[in-house]
Amino acid sequence: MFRVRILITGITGFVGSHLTEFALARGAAVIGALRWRSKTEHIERIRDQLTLVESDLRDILSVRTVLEQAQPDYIIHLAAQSFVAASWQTPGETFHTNVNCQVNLFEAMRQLKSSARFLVIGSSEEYGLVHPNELPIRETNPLRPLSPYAVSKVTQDLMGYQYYKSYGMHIVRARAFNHTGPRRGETFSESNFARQIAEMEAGLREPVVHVGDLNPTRDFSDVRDIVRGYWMLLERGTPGDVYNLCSGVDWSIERVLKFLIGKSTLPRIEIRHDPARLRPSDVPILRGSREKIETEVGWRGTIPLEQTLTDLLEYWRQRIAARPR
Ligand code: A2R
Repeated sequence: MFRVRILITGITGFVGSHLTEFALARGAAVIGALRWRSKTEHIERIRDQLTLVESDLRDILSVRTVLEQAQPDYIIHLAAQSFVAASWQTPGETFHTNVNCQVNLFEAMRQLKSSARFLVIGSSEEYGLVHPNELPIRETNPLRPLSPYAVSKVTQDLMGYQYYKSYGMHIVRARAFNHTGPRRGETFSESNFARQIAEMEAGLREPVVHVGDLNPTRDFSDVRDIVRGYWMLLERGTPGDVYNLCSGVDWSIERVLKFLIGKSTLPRIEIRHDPARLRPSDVPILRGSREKIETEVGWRGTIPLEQTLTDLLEYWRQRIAARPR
């Protein structure tokens, strides 16, 4: 029986670990690219079911080796400097990682004549400044990126288009809106809040949650829905095309925080604003249109955000309980 071989870059990351679980459940052979220094805690439980290949994707020779070993049918390229806020501190590094890892993969595919299907992971951050009359955001909306991270993702996205056009490669482009769930990095606001609350419940800190700007609104999906969408895009998406993955509903960061506080076992939690958590320019509102992916690919999320946030808080409770004291 034919068994799809999927190469997942950034396999040790938040999305990588969820995508790996999904692909294994589908019966795929999973090959993961990771760096020698990558933390493997998220994939430890399933490590014996994977083939792992060491590579820094900024090095084309090492990328060639990965492709030669993996011989993939599908490539989902998740590896990236993924944190918008960090990109203000390290714009050059963000650009270098996000752009060069992908161009190395494309060039190595060309050199090795790989016909693998490739999914480019873009972001709703590419839309950046969105006017109220442009909501919900469609794929045709102008891109007005507002952070170094967003510019790097625009570049990855358009590079995917160019390689599709220039060389006829099977490249589909995803623009994922915010996604969260268990294992989300603590640098991301909703996960940071959940962790702070879990630490308060464990008596490790005073009941004060430190926050940045609570006003922006974001369109959140569950990461487990998003990875299913990624898979479906490779199976059914039109090469060269771009697709939003979103819920079509936006929540303010404040609403997310208040929901998490409402789930806490503590009677009262103070909210304290911390200017260090503010970004130079933030995107005020992101709400996507999911019409294209729903109509053309048949994907829509099924897990409500309330469930996702509850699972995220529970994840932090369990991690904190498991820590040596
Ligand atoms: O930094 P590491 O060694 O822990 O590995 C990260 C990997 N990565 C790289 N792998 C190979 N060569 C590189 N030069 C390189 N730089 C980074 O990417 C880690 O395994 C992964 C990123 O994981 P997270 O930060 O948890 O990102 P997440 O949320 O899974 O995002 C996946 C994709 C990214 O393209 C985001 O920009 C997008 O979804 O939102």
